[in-house]
Amino acid sequence: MLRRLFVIIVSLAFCTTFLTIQQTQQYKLGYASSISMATPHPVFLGMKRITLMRIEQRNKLANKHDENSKRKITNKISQEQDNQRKKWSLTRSREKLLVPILFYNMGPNNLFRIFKETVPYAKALNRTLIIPPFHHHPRMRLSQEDREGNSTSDVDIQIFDETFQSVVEENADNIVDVQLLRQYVAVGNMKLFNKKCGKHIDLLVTCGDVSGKREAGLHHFTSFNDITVTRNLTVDNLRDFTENSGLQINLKSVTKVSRVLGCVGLAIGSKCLGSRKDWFDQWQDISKFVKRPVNVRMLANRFLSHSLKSKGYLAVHWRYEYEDWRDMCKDSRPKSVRNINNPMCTLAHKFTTNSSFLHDLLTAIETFTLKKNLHAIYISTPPQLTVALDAIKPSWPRLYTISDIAEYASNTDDFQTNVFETNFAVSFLEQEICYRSSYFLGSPLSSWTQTVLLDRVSSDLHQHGSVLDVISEGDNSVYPKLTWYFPEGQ
Ligand SMILES: Nc1nc2c(ncn2[C@@H]2O[C@H](COP(=O)(O)OP(=O)(O)O)[C@@H](O)[C@H]2O)c(=O)[nH]1
Ligand SMILES: [Mg+2]
Repeated sequence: MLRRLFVIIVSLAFCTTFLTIQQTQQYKLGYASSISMATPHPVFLGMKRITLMRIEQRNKLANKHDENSKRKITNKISQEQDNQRKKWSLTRSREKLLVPILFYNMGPNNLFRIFKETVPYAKALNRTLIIPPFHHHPRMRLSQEDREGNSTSDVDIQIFDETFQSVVEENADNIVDVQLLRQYVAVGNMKLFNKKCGKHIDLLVTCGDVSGKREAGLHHFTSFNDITVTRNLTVDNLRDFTENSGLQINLKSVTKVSRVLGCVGLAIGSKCLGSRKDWFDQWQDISKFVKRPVNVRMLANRFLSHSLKSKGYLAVHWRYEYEDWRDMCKDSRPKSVRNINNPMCTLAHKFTTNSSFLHDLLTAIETFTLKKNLHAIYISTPPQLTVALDAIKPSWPRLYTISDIAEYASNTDDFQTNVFETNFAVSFLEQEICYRSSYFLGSPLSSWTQTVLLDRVSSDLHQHGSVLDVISEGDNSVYPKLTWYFPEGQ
């Protein structure tokens, strides 16, 4: 009797200890403080199964007091674990990929920001970075671009309350200098993703706030590209991949959870990246590998040395054109938003309707150029404004525009380029010209300007200002300031 009681007490103690250890292990493995998983990771499901099996079998074992079968079962358990491990390594040890999720309802420059923000994480997670398809800006087309779009590669893009058809750029070489980026991180295109992952993301890591418009943009991206997602992991932030940040938990956990998985997606929401300065400090070393497409850079290079003889020049970005801005000021917008936007809407309207405004604008810019001891001016604008600029250009010998580059390219026999087929590419070309300028005057509130600013500051080029400050002759109080908001930090 006493012997039986002793056996029961020992068995109970054994089971309780075993349960406690298992639970602690699960917490250590999967559920770091700021991480939540919508569906348990399959690895954890596998572990749970093994744990239950262990408990049931060990209970049986305790009842039977059979040392022999205990040994057999222990062997079976480790065999089962081995099988599980083999199964996972068989199905999951293919090349590890990271797909940046783009929000298909933002402008291309915002998409580029998000793409750039993802680059360091592909490296930190030791994954091949997939160049995702980028949509063009549906309102910004060259006159020769087909306004109706072409049905095979078009996506619906919502800008404010209207939906437009836009071409999707799938050729990675038209998006970024792939060979250069490869010097920093392994790079693949969407075809590689489709081949290796079968259009399937094993784990989608959503970082920061991805709700409302962003959530809609995310779904639009996955459905347009036919991507299915098995599991979601939500993290508050990823601001932890520098050694000294002291906030290492998130990336470590993402690494741990995704280690065995081949296909991971990363959706960067607002408030994901933490301090802008911290992000920028590590971006500065990486930025030299993230450059615009080769054909664009080559053309910019040749044009600058041929036409400007590599002289110092001022580059101006004038983003205020009426087709887009009129939308920002329409009556259906909240009054507070209209109040901010109204001064720019007025400028946008004047640019094409009031020739003396354009004359005054160029006079102010030329005076600034001479004050800075520079010799030439390049003005970059959305395509709708080139006609107005070209009309007054003959009276301004220091002024260069995209028409000069187009003319140069068409007269250069050895230079074949498809840059002038879409504004997606022309826009890159003009950004490259602005990036290389001695001084850059940008447009407040424009993401295009922010792209140029980030590229310049990353290359230690700090000569920049707001074009609105230059034209407003001292009283600039009605205009927004040129503040730096790329990347989107906290
Ligand atoms: N070619 C050219 N296109 C521009 C320029 N500025 C703006 N765009 C076009 O207008 C779009 C909208 O610009 P913006 O609102 O600042 O940024 P985005 O919406 O995030 O791309 C860009 O994606 C370009 O297609 C410019 O100076 N030159
Ligand atoms: Mg925009």
